[in-house]
Amino acid sequence: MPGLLEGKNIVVMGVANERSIAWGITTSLHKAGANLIFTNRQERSYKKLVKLLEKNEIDPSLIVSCDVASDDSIASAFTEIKEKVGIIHGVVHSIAFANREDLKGEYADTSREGFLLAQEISAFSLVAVTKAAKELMTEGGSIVTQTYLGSEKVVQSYNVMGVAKASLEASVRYLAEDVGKYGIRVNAISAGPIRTLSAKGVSGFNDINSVIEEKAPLRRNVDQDQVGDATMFFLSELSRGITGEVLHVDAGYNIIG
Ligand code: NDP
Ligand code: KAL
Repeated sequence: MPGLLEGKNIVVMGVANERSIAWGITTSLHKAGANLIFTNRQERSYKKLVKLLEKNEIDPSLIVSCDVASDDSIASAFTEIKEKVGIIHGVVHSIAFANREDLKGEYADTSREGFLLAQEISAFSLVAVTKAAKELMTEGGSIVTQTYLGSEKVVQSYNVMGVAKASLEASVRYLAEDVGKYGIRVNAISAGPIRTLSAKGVSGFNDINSVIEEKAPLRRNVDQDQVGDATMFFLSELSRGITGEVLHVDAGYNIIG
């Protein structure tokens, strides 16, 4: 949609490589004319991102380091964004983490430490990022996060992450109420399974993928571009009447009983 996000400064958090949902979002936002600012945690992701941007001829306004496990890191990332870019109009939060050992077997075996880590990185991070970002959204704005059906229904192996996503979705609603008065909206996309670096090596992904091809109304899975376009909608004025919402981009799978 050329021109839809012309002149908008949007922060994209969570590109690890070309398979990342955040990369699909990046290509949609770029086509819509947005000015893009990126944050990475690992040096490896930073290097991948720089190469991807060069290859796709996308000129970033800024790339900053941000580990959402640290308040200082979030504060300094948004301070740098403020210094270099001034106002921002959108944030894409595409970040989650749980220990591998907590993503198999029984949920009841989750350790205290593993539970808190999943909550901290996958849910609290949206709270902390919203707090920092709203200071830069002086013309209003839109914040979009990524969630999964495992927050609503029991999905085998998703375990501690399902509980973290339930917390993330509730945070979307409470944050939407907080920042609505400043003209800022907060929404989530609930994507169907997509083969990304995070999904690699976790048990159950292949089985879930084939069930969707068989049972989803559209008889197929979704890809990064479809999530990218839906996220672009939430970042644009086309969705100006929507906040606190969780939108399923899953070929309709969630409606099947
Ligand atoms: P990726 O592995 O591509 O992206 C995950 C990102 O999380 C990485 O860029 C990683 O950064 C970042 N991250 C993890 N910990 C931290 C941290 N402490 N601070 C900052 N960044 C961190 O996977 P996806 O694209 O699949 O995941 C993106 C989002 O989409 C997640 O919220 C996921 O739960 C959600 N989702 C994914 C689905 C799927 O099927 N793939 C389905 C539905 C939702 P780095 O590489 O620098 O460590
Ligand atoms: C039921 C599904 C099958 C997979 C089960 C759990 C998936 C959880 C997602 C979670 C984000 C994965 C991890 O945290 C992996 C982590 O322990 C190891 N990986 C890494 O450290 C890599 C290198 C980095 C880049 O990853 C992160 N996250 O930083 C769920 C499927 C069907 C849908 C998915 C995959 C949902 C989702 O939320 O991602």
